[in-house]
Amino acid sequence: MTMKRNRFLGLDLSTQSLTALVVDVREKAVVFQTSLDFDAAYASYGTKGGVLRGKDPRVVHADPRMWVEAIDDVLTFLGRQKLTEEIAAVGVSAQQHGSVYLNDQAWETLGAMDPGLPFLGQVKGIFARPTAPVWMDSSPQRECEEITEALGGEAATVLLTGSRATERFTGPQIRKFWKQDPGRYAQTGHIALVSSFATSLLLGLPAPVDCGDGFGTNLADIRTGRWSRKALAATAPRLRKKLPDLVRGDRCLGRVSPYLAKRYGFHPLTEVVTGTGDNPSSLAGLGLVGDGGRHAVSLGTSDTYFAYLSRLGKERSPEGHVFGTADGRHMVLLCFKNGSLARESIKNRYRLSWDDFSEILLTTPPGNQGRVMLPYLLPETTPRVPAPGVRRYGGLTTGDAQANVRAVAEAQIMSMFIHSRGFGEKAEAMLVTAGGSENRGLLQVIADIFGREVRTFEVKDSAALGAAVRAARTCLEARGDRRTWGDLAKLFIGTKQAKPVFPRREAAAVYHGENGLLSVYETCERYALGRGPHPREEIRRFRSGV
Ligand code: XUL
Repeated sequence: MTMKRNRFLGLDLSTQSLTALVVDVREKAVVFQTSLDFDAAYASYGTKGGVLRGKDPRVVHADPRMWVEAIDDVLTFLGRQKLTEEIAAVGVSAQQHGSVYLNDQAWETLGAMDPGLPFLGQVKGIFARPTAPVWMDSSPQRECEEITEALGGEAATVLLTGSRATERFTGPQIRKFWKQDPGRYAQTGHIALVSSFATSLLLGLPAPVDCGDGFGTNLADIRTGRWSRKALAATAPRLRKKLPDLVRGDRCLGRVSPYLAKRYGFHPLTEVVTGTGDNPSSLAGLGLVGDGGRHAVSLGTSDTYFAYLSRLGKERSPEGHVFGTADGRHMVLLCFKNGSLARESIKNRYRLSWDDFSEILLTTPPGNQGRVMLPYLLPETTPRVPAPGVRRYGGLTTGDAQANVRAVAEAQIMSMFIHSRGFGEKAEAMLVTAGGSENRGLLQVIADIFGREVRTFEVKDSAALGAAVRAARTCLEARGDRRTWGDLAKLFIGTKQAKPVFPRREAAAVYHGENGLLSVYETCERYALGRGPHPREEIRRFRSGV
């Protein structure tokens, strides 16, 4: 008799690390979690923050061979702990938009691997392009303009693909590759997204890409859930043949490859489910699939703001993105590229610890006396700022550590508030996840600016958890289990230790009043983008009101 295996593995291949997380549905707990930091574990690749930067600061790539090594090492570790044999299904979550270029021999190689030998040595030869452009790359500006023009303008591009042509998205990246290196483009047999690449490694076969990640390409029609012929034609020749299939919602794709079973000790019947991007995966990990009434803020390498959409309307903003979800529907997302990098740079500049950073936010008054920062250390995507640079207004000087800490935090959260207005359903509460969610001071700033209760969880890595929950849900549904996405996520995420943070009454007037700081911030942003007057008058009005 075969025993039912009740453990599910989520793998999250993020920008800086690979995380493995195992949940047990019978024990109702996360039973194992480990992370490998790329910079520390694979120094020979020379990454910083998991990525390689070119001479042109807009060019940011990663080496997919490093990801293969990391997967090999993490699975070997799980195998040694005797964890792999108990896994019923595996799901992948990965940084979105990045693309991996494989040659025509890739599938033959992956299908004929020798379990006695490490992964990397055998797959070294499958790449048609040595590095993979990742979501931090903002170089295909010209290509975005060309795609927009071919699709009939920005509004038409947003309506068709769910996003304006966006530099970090896969389609513009592919177009740039084709223009720069048509020879290598021609030798490319398959272009995987990071999530479908990692899933293919587990299956030993080409994995499809799901609409969660597939809509982050500017190549799909978000209404039909298919690759759009028009968008493909606007991007590069013979592209359809090179792309994975696009599938809606999660499904079981098959069993782990014989290589995986033999080398790492997985049960040969272990299932592999559709991989997806880290944000759609986080939506599942937070239990928000099917629930548009709570919105999520992820404070990771990038900051993202996202929410489930019960209905896809026509009214879409050029700043947000529409992605697919694990249940085959839609979510909206805003991405802020400067996220933790901007916070960290201020923290390091003033030689502070994260505890100091939090303490400053908890003890200094909301509003920062009208001192405002626009922390665009990198080119920003929300709002679109191609030329980076930190701007300071209202007498904010670099000499004042406390004012700079408050300024960077308020700027990031005000920007989220302003650009997410009208997003999805009205939010009753905010769920905050990823590394930054440990910072109590930041949570207070979110509660104050959004005027909503803020909740966090014991499991911070909601993307990896989401991957495990997706594997569990797909497999359990096939066993006749009726539990919802929310029910499953709740089993594991841990709510006991994390107390909610409430908005403070005095903060509401500071941010939202007629001459509140939000209106000052909007004026600063418009001025910096060359769309409005200097904010000095607005700052004066704010100060006389406070
Ligand atoms: C989302 C985005 C980032 C990456 C980071 O559109 O670009 O959040 O997914 O991993």
